[in-house]
Amino acid sequence: MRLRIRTGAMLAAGIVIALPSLASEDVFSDIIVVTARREIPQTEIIYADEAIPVSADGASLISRLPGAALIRNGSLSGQVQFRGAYGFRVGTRINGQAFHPGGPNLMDPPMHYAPPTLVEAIEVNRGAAPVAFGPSLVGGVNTELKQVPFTDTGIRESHYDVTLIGRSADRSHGLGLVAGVASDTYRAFGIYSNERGHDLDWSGGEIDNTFHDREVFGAGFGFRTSESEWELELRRHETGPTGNPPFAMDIDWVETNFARLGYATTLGQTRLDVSIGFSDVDHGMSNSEHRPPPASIMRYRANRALAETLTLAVDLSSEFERGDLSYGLDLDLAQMSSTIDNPQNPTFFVEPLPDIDQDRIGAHISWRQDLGAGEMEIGTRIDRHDSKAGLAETGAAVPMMPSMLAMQFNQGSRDWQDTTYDLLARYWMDTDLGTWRFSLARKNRVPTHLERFGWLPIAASAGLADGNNYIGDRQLDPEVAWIVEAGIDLAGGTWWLRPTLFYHRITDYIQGIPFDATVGVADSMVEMVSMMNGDGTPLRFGNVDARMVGMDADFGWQLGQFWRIEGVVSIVRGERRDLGDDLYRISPDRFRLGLAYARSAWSITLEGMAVAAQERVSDTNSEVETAGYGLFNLHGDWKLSESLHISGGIENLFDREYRDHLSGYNRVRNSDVTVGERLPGVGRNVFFRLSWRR
Ligand SMILES: [Cu+2]
Repeated sequence: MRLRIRTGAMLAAGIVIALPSLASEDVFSDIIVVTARREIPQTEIIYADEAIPVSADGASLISRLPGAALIRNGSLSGQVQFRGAYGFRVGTRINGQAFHPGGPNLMDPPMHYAPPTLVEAIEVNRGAAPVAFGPSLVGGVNTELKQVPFTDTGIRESHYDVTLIGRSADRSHGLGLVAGVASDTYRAFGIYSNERGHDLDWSGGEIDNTFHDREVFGAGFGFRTSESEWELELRRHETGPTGNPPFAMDIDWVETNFARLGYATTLGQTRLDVSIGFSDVDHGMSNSEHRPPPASIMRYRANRALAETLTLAVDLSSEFERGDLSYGLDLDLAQMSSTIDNPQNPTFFVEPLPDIDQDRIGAHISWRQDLGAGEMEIGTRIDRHDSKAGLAETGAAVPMMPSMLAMQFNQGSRDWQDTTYDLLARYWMDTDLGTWRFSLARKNRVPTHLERFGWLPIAASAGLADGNNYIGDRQLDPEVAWIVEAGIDLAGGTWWLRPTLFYHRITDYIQGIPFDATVGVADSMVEMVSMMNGDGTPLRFGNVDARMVGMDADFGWQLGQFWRIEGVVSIVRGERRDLGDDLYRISPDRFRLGLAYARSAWSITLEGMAVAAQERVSDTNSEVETAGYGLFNLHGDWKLSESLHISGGIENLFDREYRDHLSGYNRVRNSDVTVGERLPGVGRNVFFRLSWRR
């Protein structure tokens, strides 16, 4: 990995911002090195190993970046919020592979497949993603899992990498293993991870249904000649019972297979990369297996969701006119379905998402050029989308009205096509003051299968967890965002500061709107069915106009030889432009400041975190305001030898009770948290991590 770690550019988190050597578009990327690779020089490894494994959720690693936050929908169901965007708006890849999660409520968001026991590095686009990344409305995240790389010499070498993580708040463990052999022409390795945790503690007791259980197996192979390189990667994720307290159900299982075949070669002056990916999610959830079941057996529900994704990407790049020209094609073919049944009654079943096909074919081209006074990249992509739904079936025990809704759905058009185009222009320039960065982008997000085809009013909403039932709309248009960003990376002799200002103007932003003009009057079949499903005022996914505007920055100051302060500040406002309301579930202002004492082999950091109250809430989503809070964390890092690192610390040092605005409301009965109350943050949590590798 061609990384050069920018001196001092370390977040309060102790997460390293590593920037590739100069003249690269990667001034627009933050790379979080969770564990250092062997190639990284020693000083950089110290920073890298300080990544804080407070949670088993891979999304929590990203949440410490400027502009980022964590939406916690369960112990392994966290979504990344970046500059006010979340869910499917933030494009996410694992090892470069795009895929569709299985859960209609995103119980398995993309970072579900990034266990901290196996993560090597996470690359986060600080601004708009390059066009080659694929569709992503805001930012873009790629997680690289650990593997055994080719060596530089012809000698065969064996490698291993052991990660051991422990946490007190949920008495959890994580064990990650990577082992294999490699030479300069081939490599072969296996990976394994095992994680398990109980319910999280907080000062008021236990937060029921925050337990988790996940196992991963995999293997990878690589082969290269002087002209070309092949790689094959196979992985199976098995998530067992894992709780989702803000949802109506918990994960019973998520069983997902990933396969990826890559080929790279050089044709004359042109580099060619071909990648074929396949993923296959089988997910089951229920409201009766792992939480106090409903009073009536009639209300027992289980939901089985399947998703299969086949991707193909062909990327070419060559030198062109004092710069680089990149272009290519990508294909994303997905099949998804969701069926709800009553495990106690075989004649009760309904298909809220019947046999959905969601296909996309895209082409992109971008040109990067050295202008002398800085560098510029311009790019565009065009995508053709084609989406179809099958026929919804309902079982004999399903009441008449939902069956009639299914019939209406089946009689309507269940076929949709559209074409979207993205634009990206970026410019960056090194000056005596620092590196300036400017971006202008037009980005799209097409409606999800749920937003478009969801015909049954239920609380599945890609993880919004606002307690509302939602229904789709087949007339929805894609979201279009115009994004403007400006920032500068400043570095003085003993300090650094990297602020960014951004403005996102989104047309046809998809969000829940009142189902009809007579809210609260059940004068339609949808409202009547929704009332049967517990919400008399369902929301319909609709196109509205929105904006997100804000500023974020990280900074540091070397106070003396060993003392340093570091911090992160994140501010975002999300508003409707078409009426006077705020957007739902937007992160409150966050500020973190760490005081670090660092010697060559060890460091210790005391960190204070202040989170403002969130009073700008969405009336449409009946969102509840939250109070601000402050927390202290302590963490340290000790490098015993080249191959052995230990880190650890205490999260929420004073066991303070607090509510993160982005957590949902509890839906599990008989918990120490009242039903309907916002879920509390974790109490005092002692954690450690040991990593041992060669
Ligand atoms: Cu689910």
